Amino acid sequence: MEFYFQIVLLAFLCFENGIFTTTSRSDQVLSIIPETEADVEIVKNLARENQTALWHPDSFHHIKPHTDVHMYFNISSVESVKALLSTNGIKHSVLVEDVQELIEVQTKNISTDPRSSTGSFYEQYHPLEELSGKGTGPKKAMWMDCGIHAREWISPAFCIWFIQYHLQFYELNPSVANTLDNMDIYVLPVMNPDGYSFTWNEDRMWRKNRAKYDGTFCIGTDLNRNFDANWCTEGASANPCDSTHCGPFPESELETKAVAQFLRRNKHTIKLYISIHSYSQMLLFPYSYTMNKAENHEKLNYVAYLATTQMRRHHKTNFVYGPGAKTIYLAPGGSDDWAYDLGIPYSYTFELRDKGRYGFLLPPSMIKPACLEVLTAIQTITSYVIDNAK
Ligand code: 9B3
Ligand code: ZN
Ligand code: ZN
Repeated sequence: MEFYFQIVLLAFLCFENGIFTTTSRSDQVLSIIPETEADVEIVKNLARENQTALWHPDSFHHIKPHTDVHMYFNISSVESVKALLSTNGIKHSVLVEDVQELIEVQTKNISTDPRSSTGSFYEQYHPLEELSGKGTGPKKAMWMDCGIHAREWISPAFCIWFIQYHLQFYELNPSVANTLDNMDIYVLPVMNPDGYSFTWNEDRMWRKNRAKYDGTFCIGTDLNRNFDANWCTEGASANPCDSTHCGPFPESELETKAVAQFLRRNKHTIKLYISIHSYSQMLLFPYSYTMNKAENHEKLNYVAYLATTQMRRHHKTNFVYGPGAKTIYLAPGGSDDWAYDLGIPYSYTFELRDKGRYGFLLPPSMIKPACLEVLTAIQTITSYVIDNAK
């Protein structure tokens, strides 16, 4: 009983600068207003003699008469500082009463389940490890490009949708979290921006880029015939007027060159290459430039089987899968074949919806279902690659 009363009394007797002052329970931040140059000197001296951190202004040089100074004091000096200020008649008040408590509030909850704690992941502060990725060493990476072909509008739409989905559903979809926790993802939403812009402004059915070369009035190189993979053999055209023109030499186009350079520089971490096209609902893998089987054909084929099976199961959508040359046509210079020969062991080209009812003119109402079914396929592929790629 006696003990209880003592505590209550102590709490009530904590008058600022009063006769009954007690030691404070925490570091504090004080707001101090020096009125004269002499006051300014006293305030500057506080810092030399005590454990302090100047909050405002940022430097002691900028402390002036009549200007508010915010200073952080260690628990050991708070009371003596207040006494000194009072003795010298310098106006001051407590800005932050309980520093410890404020710090605690913003550093706790960090390792608890983000779904159960108050506020979302994005509405809490996080230590470095939680902002810059856990785990040891570099992650496996995947590359995905969209919009190689200008008129295949669902392709850039997919890349953008895919990015937005991963940003939005990290906390809600465990498969998204597993991908982002274990893989770096590089996305190029529009590989052929000149061509894409041309389809908006001039010719909706344009396929190639808009490169101009001497000796012809015809414009454009097919970027998916411009990679250095059996370049410009059967299945590509040397004629600049054709829609599958291979360009003057491999990687002649700056779009091709930029992507190839990036993949070369990062080939040791990139385990998965994905290129998004339309239309015809297919999942293709190497090779397209030859009828020969890829070295890991069985694995490529098995993963494609898994991915298309999941699409059918969850979305009732049929995607045909197989090596490009046997599934659509023999064609050289494609990005997937080139990336595969560079050493990226899992390399796929998707041909998105539909099968020709709308073709390149897929209505906007079909963007979401088209994206959802391909997301299912890509999640199947990434989870396999995360678990199995060396
Ligand atoms: C073509 C090639 Cl050459 C390849 N390596 N992979 C996929 C394709 C199909 C796309 C194309 O460029 O014709 C479909 Se639009
Ligand atoms: Zn295409
Ligand atoms: Zn196509």
